[in-house]
Amino acid sequence: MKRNTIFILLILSVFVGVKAQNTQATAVNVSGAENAYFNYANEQNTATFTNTYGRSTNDVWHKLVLTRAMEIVISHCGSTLSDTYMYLLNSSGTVIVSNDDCDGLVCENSYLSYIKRVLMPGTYYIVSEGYSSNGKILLTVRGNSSPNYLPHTNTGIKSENFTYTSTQNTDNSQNYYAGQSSKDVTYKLTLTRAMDITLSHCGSTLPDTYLHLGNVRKLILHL
Ligand SMILES: [Ca+2]
Ligand SMILES: [Ca+2]
Repeated sequence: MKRNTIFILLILSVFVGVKAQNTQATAVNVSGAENAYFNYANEQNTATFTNTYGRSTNDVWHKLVLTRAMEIVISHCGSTLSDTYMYLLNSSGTVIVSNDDCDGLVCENSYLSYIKRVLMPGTYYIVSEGYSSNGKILLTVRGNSSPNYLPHTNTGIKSENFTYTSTQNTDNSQNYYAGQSSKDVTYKLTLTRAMDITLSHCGSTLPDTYLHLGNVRKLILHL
């Protein structure tokens, strides 16, 4: 009887000792990623995790679900651990990009990791680990859904009067911009001087449309 009790206690302590968030299946969601702009921070001590991926050090898994095209900045800047490593994976677990050292470009400590990418809507995973030892890693993830990051057709640089006409079937596109749940088409227009601009969907086959206008930083007009 006594022996059984000890055995159960041992099993329990093993379960308590292993943190969730240590595998792809138990990855913790990056909260706020459904917003147009977000800033997420999470610090974990990898000493309390296990090693299932990458280097021989323990891993912390985060899941990033994007509903729109965004520029994403993933950083270990400010971590207590002096040397870290980072992977960005797609939904099936394949590495999109990894980073060892930011080389002092962004973090004060050049051995900390940093990734900056424009990502399309979808599910991604971030794996954080120490380079050669475990310790506290501060993960920050920032997202920016400026229209500049949407896949677009470039209509060119305009300095004189112009008319630009284009017909596209939105069915051949994807829903990159979060406005409506329908698929969208984006055009980029660069003006070298002040102009009176008229934007129109007149003549479209689609009976009901929506139009958004933005600058490189944010959307400024919805029609
Ligand atoms: Ca590892
Ligand atoms: Ca490193």
